[in-house]
Amino acid sequence: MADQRPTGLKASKGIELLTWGTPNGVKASIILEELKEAYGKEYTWQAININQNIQKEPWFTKLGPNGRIPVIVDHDQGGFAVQEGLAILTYLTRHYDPDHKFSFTDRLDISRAEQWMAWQHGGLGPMQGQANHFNRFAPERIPYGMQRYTGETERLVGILDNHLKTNDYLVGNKYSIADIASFGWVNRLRFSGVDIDAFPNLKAWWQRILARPAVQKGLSVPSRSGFGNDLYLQKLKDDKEYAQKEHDLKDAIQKAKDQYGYKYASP
Ligand SMILES: N[C@@H](CCC(=O)N[C@@H](CS)C(=O)NCC(=O)O)C(=O)O
Repeated sequence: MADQRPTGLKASKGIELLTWGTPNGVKASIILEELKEAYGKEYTWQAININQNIQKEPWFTKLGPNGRIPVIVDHDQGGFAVQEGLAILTYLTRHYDPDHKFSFTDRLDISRAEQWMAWQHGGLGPMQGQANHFNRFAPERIPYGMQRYTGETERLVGILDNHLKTNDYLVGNKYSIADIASFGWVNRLRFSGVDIDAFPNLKAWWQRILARPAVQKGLSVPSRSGFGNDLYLQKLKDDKEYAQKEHDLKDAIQKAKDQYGYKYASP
C-alpha cells in the first residue's frame, strides 16, 4: 500500500489521514489509534512519501497549504481539512473524544495542554528538526549549527524532564494530546544525538507512552521507522558499520560542542 503513489483522496466518509512515519506524522496516527481503541472510531490513511515530494503537489496543498504532513480530512464535515499537529489533535478530540479520555474539560487544563503543544510547535519540533538537519543532512558539516541545535534540543528536553519529576504526564497527571504532541520527537532523541539516558524522568515517560498498544499501532502508520530510540539501539548492536558511523557522528557533535564552549543548561 505504501508503494502506491497517491494522487487524491480515496475515502468518502470518516477521517482520512495523509501522513508519513515521522515525529510529526505520528501525532495524528497515534491519536487516531487511541480514538479507535477507545470509541471504535475507524479511519483511513494514505502514505505520503515526503522524499517523493507528494506533499507539494496541488491536490495535497489544496488540503494542507503548507505542503507538509500530517493532514487530515473529515469527510463527515463536508471534507474539512486540517493541517498542523496541534490543530489536528485539538480538532479530533473536540469532535471525537466525548468522554475527554485524551483531552480536558477544565479551562485551565485546556490552557495547560495548549501551552505544551505550542511549546512543541515553536520549540522542540523545529529545534530537533534543525539538529537532525545540521548533524545529518547538511551538505557540509558546520560545527556551530551542530552544537547550537543539538544543545537547544537538550535544553528543551531538560524542561520536559524537570516537569516530569513530579508528574507522570504533562497535564493533570493524565495521558493526553499534550503528551502525544511531543512523544514522536522524544522517540527520536538518540537519532538526534541526544542521550535520553541523561533525562531519567523523560525516559520513564517515553517508556510509559511507548508501552500503549495504540501508540505501537500509531507508530506503524504507514510503516514503523527504524529511527525510534529502541530500534536505533538495536541497529547499533546488529550492524557494526552503522554503529561506527554513528560513533563518528557523536564524536563530531562533541567536538563541535567543545569548539564553542557549549555547556548544558536548562532552562
Ligand atoms: N508544524 C507541523 C510540521 C509538519 C512537518 O514539518 N512535517 C514534515 C515531516 S515531520 C514534512 O512534511 N516534511 C516534508 C517537507 O518539508 O516537505 C506539524 O506539527 O504538523
